[in-house]
Amino acid sequence: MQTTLILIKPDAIQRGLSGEILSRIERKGLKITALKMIRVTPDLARKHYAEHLEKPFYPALEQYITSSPVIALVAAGPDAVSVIRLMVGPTSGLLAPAGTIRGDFSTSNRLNLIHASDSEKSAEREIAVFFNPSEILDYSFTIAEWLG
Ligand code: 3AN
Repeated sequence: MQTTLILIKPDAIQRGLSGEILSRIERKGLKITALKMIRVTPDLARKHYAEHLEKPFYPALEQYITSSPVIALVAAGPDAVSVIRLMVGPTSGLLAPAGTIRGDFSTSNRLNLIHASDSEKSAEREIAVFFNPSEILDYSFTIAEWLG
């Protein structure tokens, strides 16, 4: 069982796609163990995107991620990190295959609707950036035996 951090980003909220995205996560069989809507501050953006701080696109990325609320959530499941990354698709919505969230709804490499941690190590770090341990709920699906 792995846990991963997902952000439903400002463009998804503005375009009314948060329900669609949450629904895909739920229908896959992943378990949402924490969820909140927040406004990302520049300070939080710098913590979350620490590896991109020196990249030329960072200023535009910070402007984007702070421009409107996001929904942050933790999802759990078998291989959750790679499972969500496959559902999200590659960074650019122009290159992401149909059937992925970005492939179905994005035509941009910045306005790409969703963030999902790229490794177990990143997930651990990013979950701690967005959530206190007390906000993450431990519970079981009563239908767990039907999910494999
Ligand atoms: P991903 O979200 O696919 O893991 P990262 O971690 O490489 O992508 O990049 C983080 C975010 O930075 C992306 N989701 C996207 O919003 C933005 N980004 C990445 N590459 C570019 C780029 N070349 N130009 C503009 N924005 C970018």
